[in-house]
Amino acid sequence: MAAQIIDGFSIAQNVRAGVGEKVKELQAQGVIPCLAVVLVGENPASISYVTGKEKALAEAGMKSLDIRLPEQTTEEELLQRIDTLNKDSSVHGILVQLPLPQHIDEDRIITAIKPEKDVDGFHPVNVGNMMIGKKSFLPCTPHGVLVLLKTMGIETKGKHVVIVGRSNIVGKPLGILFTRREYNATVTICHTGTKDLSYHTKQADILVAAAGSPGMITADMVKPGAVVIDVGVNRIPDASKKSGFRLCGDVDFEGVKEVASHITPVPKGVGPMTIAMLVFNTLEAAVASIKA
Ligand code: L34
Repeated sequence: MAAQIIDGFSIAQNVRAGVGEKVKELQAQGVIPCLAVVLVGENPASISYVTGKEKALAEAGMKSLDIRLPEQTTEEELLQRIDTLNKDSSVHGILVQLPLPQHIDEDRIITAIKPEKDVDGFHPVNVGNMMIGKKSFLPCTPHGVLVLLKTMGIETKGKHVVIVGRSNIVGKPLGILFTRREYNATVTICHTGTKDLSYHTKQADILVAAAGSPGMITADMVKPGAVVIDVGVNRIPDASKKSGFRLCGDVDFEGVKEVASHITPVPKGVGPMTIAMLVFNTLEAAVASIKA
């Protein structure tokens, strides 16, 4: 029997609608949540994601400050911008879309953002608080994966979660979150140094592919009945498409859907959840700013 396809697009829409209701309450108190969205350069994928984020913010009744800077922007100029946004009390959150151009030190930029405005949850203070289970902004993609599972009623307690990929944005934080008591999963993190990857992936009750390698998870690597979450968004050149590319996940969808019990598609799986959780975090930042 083919797997149930997890509709990340609809689940994301529900999350955003819920946030929109809360935004109305804030508006009644005279506060409109505002996110500064900073994009340096013209990476086509980044432009698409940032545009999606700004659209989602607007639909939830929030403001976004659209800051597009040229590729040649210096690290000092960007730090200056962040300083100004840190000090602007009408700005509740700051998002600097990654990747940044080669000549800019990403860690330095992320660390410059005030933790209270770091709606990506990438600042070391937020990462540290997440690690020890204290309140913090949760990184959007991992949080989105957890909300997808919860919404689908997929049990995580006692399950073996295998994550392929150890990035700071997805693999590492997701591994930490799954071990929290509320999820109580057992976690294996695989990466490019893992020997016999498919031995590990076949152990997974829940398999998360977050390696950025198109189609790398094939049906023979998946235990029958496993839940498969595909975090990959790879652009594959395709002359038959108007855009010149097609989107492809890290999972061989056609093959794996015959083995898995549930599977997320690409597009319309995890991607839209990343955006929905950003909208959620922006609301949180605005609410916290009132209480501060
Ligand atoms: N600072 N940089 C920062 N924060 C983030 O949370 C991100 N990420 C990742 C890249 N850089 C970042 C995103 O926003 C990945 N990412 C992201 C966001 C949205 C989507 C995919 C990745 C998305 O909306 N994907 C759609 C297809 C979009 C398209 O057509 O290009 C989907 O349905 O999967």
